[in-house]
Amino acid sequence: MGEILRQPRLFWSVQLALQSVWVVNAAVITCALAALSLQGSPTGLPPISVKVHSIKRVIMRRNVKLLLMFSVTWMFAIVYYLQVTKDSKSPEENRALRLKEPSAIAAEETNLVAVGSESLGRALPAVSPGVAHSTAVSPPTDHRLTWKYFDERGYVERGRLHVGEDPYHRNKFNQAESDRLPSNRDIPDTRHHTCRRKMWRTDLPPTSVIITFHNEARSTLLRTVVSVLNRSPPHLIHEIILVDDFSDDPTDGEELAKIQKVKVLRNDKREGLMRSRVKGADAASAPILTFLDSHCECNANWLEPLLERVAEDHNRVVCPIIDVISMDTFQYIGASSDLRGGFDWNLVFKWEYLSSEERAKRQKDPSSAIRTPMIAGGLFVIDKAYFEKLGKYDMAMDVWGGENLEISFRVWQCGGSLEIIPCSRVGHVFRKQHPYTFPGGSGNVFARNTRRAAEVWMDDYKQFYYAAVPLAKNIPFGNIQSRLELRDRLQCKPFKWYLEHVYPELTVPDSMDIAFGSVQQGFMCLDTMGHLLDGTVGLFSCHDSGGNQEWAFTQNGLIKHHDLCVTLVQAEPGSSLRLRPCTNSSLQKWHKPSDRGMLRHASYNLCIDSRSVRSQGLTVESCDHDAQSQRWKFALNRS
Ligand SMILES: [Mn+2]
Repeated sequence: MGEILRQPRLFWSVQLALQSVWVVNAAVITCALAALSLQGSPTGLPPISVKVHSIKRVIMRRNVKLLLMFSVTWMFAIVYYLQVTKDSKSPEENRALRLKEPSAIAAEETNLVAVGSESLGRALPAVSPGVAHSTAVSPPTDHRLTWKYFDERGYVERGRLHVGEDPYHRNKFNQAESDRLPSNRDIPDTRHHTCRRKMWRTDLPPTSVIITFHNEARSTLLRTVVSVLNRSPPHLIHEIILVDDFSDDPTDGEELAKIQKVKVLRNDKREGLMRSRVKGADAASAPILTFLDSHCECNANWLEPLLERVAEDHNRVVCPIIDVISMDTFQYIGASSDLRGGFDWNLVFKWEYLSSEERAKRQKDPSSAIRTPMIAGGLFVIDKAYFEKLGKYDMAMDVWGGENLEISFRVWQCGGSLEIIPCSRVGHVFRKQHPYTFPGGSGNVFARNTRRAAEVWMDDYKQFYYAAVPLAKNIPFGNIQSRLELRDRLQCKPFKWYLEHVYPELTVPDSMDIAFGSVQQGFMCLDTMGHLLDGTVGLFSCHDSGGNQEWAFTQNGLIKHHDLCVTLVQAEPGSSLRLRPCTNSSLQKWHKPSDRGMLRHASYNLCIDSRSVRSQGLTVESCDHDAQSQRWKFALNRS
């Protein structure tokens, strides 16, 4: 609360108090004088004027009454004014700092009791008002509810950049730009227009928002909290739980505990995202959990469509579309709604375009939910009881990474579903680098976490991960016994089911293949260029999404794209290769990739070469150990 804001109100209060004292004094003096004159008159006046005198007395009495009434009204008016100004804005108020209108807060106080009943009831529709009072979880005793202001400028200022400091140094995004923007800035409504007309159920359950952070910039953290409070119906936000994962400055979080509904928990050592989130979830008292990253901005009506999907089916785990907040300018940019989450055998999350069929289907109803094989992991909503039943998170995973993969497999394989809800939009600052250090090195931590997920959930398909990321085989992953037991207890489906029903687009390498995936030369990849039968083969920037860049090197020496094989047409240097149906002909046989990555023909000393790719596609040339244009690398190599 800014002291400056209070000053003018104090001044006026004093002025009014002085004035009221003056008026009351005046009234009292007048009364006394009147009384004196009335008492003195019977003896002091000659008998002749008795009649006139009594008339005067009546007039006097009426004046006294009027004066008394006037002064009493004045006093009431002052008391009323002081009472009212306590809650309304003063002329100097900075509206940019206002978190919420007073009417909204009043509504919130009356709503809290009802909210409490729902969180115990967990049922839809809401419990009838009659039982609300007896089951209230959190009666409106939170005196911070009346806080309408937060000293935003002071809070951000205490974490500002030093003079001459690189604005990217601490957070790997432009902190100067973030600090400059108010916490409740306007952002464009990026939803499809049909979402704006949508009506949401009125009996939605409330949620506990859980935000974990480690050395987050104050301005982005505050903007996340403020956007939740400002752009959600108040009765649906039960609380905001900030879990400070041992940030250098404990006051980053502590100071935010002054804001209504905000609770702050702090780890006494670095625990990482997963254990911090579980700590927040354990402390939550609403029936639905909403996990948010610490540098987000929630957009209009972001919450209702998410809660609605979960309220209708508790086994749904749902995410908003994640819009982009520029790490340089903090401009808010709408993301495509034709994306979902996927991965390759390296098990790294990637956004991928929906198939053309699905896009056509979505044209008819742009607000319908998108099933996604994987969630990005930073932002999602889940039923609290379901989160617990499902085994929360793998508590042995460290810092960051792999947990989204693990929870995605777990949800799908154990009977739930993952959805992206296009009418819900939340912005997120995407960065190119992690701003914080990973105890143990980021690569190792990521591989260890991913390996734990693969070992528990992927059955024999984990071999394709190890083939794609051979380094992972040497990373110790610790004990996974309890997670295997969890999988047993929940009677989760095999990974094969997941591949067939949830992610059929992920091509499973044939067990007879020696190498699989894209065939890379630097940033370029072997590509059919859309050519079919008898077409040449080209090079195109690697897009890591299979398609025309998906190849297999089979046990019997074929380089295959579906049922077409790379075929030698003329056995002489400089001749173009062609795509022909695989027939096991000797012209289609190649030696398995050499250590240097050369692809040599089985019968001739000719190697696949890219030197003339622009004019005639890939050709064969005399094998040359030093030629960069003859070096190839399969994404997945099992030899
Ligand atoms: Mn993030």
